[in-house]
Amino acid sequence: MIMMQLTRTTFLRLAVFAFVLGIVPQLNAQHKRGTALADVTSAKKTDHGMVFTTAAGTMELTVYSPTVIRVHCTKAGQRPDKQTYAVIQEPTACRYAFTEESGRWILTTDSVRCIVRTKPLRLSFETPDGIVINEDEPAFGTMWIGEEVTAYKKIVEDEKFIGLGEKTGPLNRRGEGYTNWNTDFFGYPSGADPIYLTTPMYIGLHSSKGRNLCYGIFMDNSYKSHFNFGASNDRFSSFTAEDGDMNYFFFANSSVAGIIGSYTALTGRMEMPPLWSLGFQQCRYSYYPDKEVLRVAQTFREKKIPADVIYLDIHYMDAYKIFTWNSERFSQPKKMLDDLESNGFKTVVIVDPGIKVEKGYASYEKGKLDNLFLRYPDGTNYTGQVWPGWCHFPDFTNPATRTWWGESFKGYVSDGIDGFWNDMNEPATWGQRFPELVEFDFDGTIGTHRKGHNLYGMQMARATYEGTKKLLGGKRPFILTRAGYSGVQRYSAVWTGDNVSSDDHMMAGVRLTNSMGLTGMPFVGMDIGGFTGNPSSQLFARWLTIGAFQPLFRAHVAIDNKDQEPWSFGERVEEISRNYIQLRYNLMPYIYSLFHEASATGLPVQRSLAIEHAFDSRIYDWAFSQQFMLGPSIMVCPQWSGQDYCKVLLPKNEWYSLHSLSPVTADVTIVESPIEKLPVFIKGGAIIPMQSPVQNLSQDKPSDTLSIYVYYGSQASAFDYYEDDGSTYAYQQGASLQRRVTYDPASRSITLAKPEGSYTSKFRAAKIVMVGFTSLAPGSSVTVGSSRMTLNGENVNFLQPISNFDPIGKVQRADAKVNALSVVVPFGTSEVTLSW
Ligand code: MIG
Repeated sequence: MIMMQLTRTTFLRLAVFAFVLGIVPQLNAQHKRGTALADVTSAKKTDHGMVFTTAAGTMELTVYSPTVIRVHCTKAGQRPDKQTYAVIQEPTACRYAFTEESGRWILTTDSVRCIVRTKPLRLSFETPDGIVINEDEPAFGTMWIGEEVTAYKKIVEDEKFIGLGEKTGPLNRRGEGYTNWNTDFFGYPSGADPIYLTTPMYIGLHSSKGRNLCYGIFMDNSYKSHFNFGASNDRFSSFTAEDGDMNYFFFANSSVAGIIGSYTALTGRMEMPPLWSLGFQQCRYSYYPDKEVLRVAQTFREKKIPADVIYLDIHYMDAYKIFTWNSERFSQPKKMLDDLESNGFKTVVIVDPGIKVEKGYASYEKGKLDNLFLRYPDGTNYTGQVWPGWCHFPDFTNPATRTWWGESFKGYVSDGIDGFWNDMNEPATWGQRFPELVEFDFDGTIGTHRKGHNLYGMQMARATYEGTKKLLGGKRPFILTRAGYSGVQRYSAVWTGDNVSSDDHMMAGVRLTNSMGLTGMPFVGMDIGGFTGNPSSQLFARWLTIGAFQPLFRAHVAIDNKDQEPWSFGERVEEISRNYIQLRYNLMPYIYSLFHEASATGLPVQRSLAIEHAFDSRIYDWAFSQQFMLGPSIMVCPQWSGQDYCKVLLPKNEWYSLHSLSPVTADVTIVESPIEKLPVFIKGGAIIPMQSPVQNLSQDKPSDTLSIYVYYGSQASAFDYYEDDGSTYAYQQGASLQRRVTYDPASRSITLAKPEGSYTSKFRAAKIVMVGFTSLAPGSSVTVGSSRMTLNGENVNFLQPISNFDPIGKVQRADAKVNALSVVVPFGTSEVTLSW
């Protein structure tokens, strides 16, 4: 015994001595200092690029397309991890070349040059004519500190940064830092980070040599990650993953829209959503029992407030057990759902991931038997607490789990449900400390929660989407998710979680959804009225009028709060709500066409001004950073409630007030913004197809005349009108109708091109309504085809006068004033040109 003690002590002393003498420090070297990519020792061609080896690690460059280059760095001694849940595009065959030139390699595509310095290994992306777009910080490049890896980029003086999706804060993220770790954050402060969803993609903007430059970077790494846009330093922007490879895509487009296009080509776009999901959605935590659900739905119909969707939150289940019904509250669910359906309502049910541990509960038994849950390294199922009590959690990175989960919706689907709301999928657990050692299948490759966490919500949405799509026999499901990762747009709409009933939060929500559009998510929205807290009637009205122009239009409220239906705030707010909801329904041909554009190109429906005006520095002003465009033509300027006047930014163009249809001067302007009059402006040259009022989108049909509003502008413009059956995938086989409408002030004409596609429009006629054409008067004649037709005067009011309330009555009164001209033309299969 004594001998051993002595030996051990002596050994320890020797070790300390050796350390002090510097014999051992080698062991620790890599933790004392970061290790950056070093001098290139070998370079090799690969299938679509080249791989460079250094003592610290390798870097592989892969050409995905002329504008998209992947940079994949792996630490020395590790195997590259090429698995991805985000990227669905393979490198495409395209022209590119690597040439070696005085110790550097130069990768050239049609759109970009990438200079690869080899001593040490550093990158610089340049325009084809040699202007630097983005380059590695020369000293640091890509560097590891332990397992953590960071790419450092030289920051440029006037550089701005936008993107990262669902992140609070300003539009220009310069000087800010962010963390990606999906977080269930009830009542999050309006500046909190992180919240629910991760899209590690941003866009950098700056000018050099008189040229406006922009680029995108998407780091596809699901570990906890950090982005720094010059926070606490003046030297670099950087992005860090706490583990795994440094794997990022560089997008070299000349416009923000082009970058979004490339990013969504890479990570996917949504399929067309069911038309009904674009209507007004009413939610509450929770409507029950069945009678109450039916009452709420019926009230919409009685009050003639259009609506399409009602939600069942967690109380519809038996003890919060997913895939069950509470039979006391909902004794005949199918009957209730049928009644709702025939009244033009679709029902969306919530599903949480946590499966209650309870003997005899089918989902639990099946999941346990087939090993479908997340497990500890010793093979036992992980157990955590959520609503049902102790739960197991489906492993959505296991293909068998996804299949089982998808099939589990069979009962709901046969009951008549086609909308599914995925909540709590960060994943959330009571305690909010999901243990890191828990293992995920990763489609057979195995990883821990550290890598799986940020992917969980997206994979749940995927399993829900793929499963219900199969079950619905050709009908489109609607999925709404809280958490997600890049690519989530392929499966689901997203809402911004548990916001707060305050003006500040309403505005923050607009910025969040604007930013989400920049990272490929077109179907986004926020809880109208705020989830937690009780909004004033003014605030609710303001919020709803903003929501009417957002892609996902849903009111929702928490369990302890007062009702938040459009009629819960008195007659005036009810009337304002009806007015704006009705306007949204009238705009549906325009909005649906925008969703088609999003599904075809990735361009969002709700567009941050940075998409069109990235280099107009005024858009980054706090005062204007909530503004967005609904499609190409409608400028929405959200404004605090209780603010009767506000400042708006209208970039150079002709503009018209939505309310008066009269011209408004471009630039920074003070406008009226009383509660019934959200500042909304129509761009000159706008082409906006609209339909007659309907109460819902699934049962009610508009008249057979499509109204196409054309606003005078000095520039030519075009709009692609789109239509399909609104409910199936037949459009993917060509059963759609696309029709380009063009306006040309030079030739003084408006043309409806021949329709493309095999779908027959529900419209037989088009009423072309011309606004702001001051050179024309009622009675003027126009040429349509070979005939002369006469323009009629029109009083156009998009919003109805609010009868009982004087201020708006005055503003809205149409009097005898003629503010537009119209002519009805056939909307058939041949081209129609109207000229004057
Ligand atoms: O722990 O299902 O964000 O919309 O109403 C709260 C109840 C769980 C959080 C969601 C919210 C939903 C609520 N859920």
